[in-house]
Amino acid sequence: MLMHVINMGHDVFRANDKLAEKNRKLLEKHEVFAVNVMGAIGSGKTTLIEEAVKALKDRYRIAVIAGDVIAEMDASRFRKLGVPTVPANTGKECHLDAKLVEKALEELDLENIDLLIIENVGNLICPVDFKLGEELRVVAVSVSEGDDIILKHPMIFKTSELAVINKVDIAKAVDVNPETMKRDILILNPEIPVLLTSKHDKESLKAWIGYLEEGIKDMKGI
Ligand SMILES: Nc1nc2c(ncn2[C@@H]2O[C@H](COP(=O)(O)OP(=O)(O)OP(=O)(O)O)[C@@H](O)[C@H]2O)c(=O)[nH]1
Ligand SMILES: [Mg+2]
Repeated sequence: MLMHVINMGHDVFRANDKLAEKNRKLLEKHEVFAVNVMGAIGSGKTTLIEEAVKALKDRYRIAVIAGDVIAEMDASRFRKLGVPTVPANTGKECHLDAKLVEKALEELDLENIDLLIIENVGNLICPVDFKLGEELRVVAVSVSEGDDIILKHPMIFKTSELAVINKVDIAKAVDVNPETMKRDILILNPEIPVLLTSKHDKESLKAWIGYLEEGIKDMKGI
């Protein structure tokens, strides 16, 4: 019985991986650079995406998939910025999967998109095992979650390619040293770039926005 349950789990992941690869190839064919923004609830995922959209939308064609248990709330924030946005409701599920993204992609004009940002459901556990077809996996945490949050959730930091520690403006108020959080991320994943950001310090957001711009250029070979 236990083996049966374990095998069913493997089948789910294998089927998702296959579909994610199909999404990835479709996005690559249209030269769309896709980013999966994962991270803790309320860590600032939507805010970081909004800031990137504002900075890049005059030069690149951007679309957003807003994934959440009730996706409409974040989706309306992206629509206000004038970018095509598809809400992807996960219902009771705590993560997006490749099937939901496949459906969302059908609603987008991929030939006219340079950057697709996918906001995943806010938590540090469920999104880990579900690839979506993205080129870049980002994890965002904020200092307000406390400085032991990283080592409690190793897998998301081990499997991401860019980490953002957000809300550093309130680090002192919550008695957390962002450098300790950074050190812990690097213990788990020594190769990963770690950015310290605050929505109140536009300078601190430049590296985040720069990663997205580099990704767009790489995808287009420019
Ligand atoms: N002080 C401070 N507040 C921030 C910062 N970034 C975001 N916030 C605030 O934190 C709250 C949550 O931000 P969101 O961007 O909605 O967070 P999220 O990760 O998208 O949240 P969920 O989608 O619900 O998981 C909002 O009130 C933001 O204004 C920051 O750098 N500093
Ligand atoms: Mg959000």
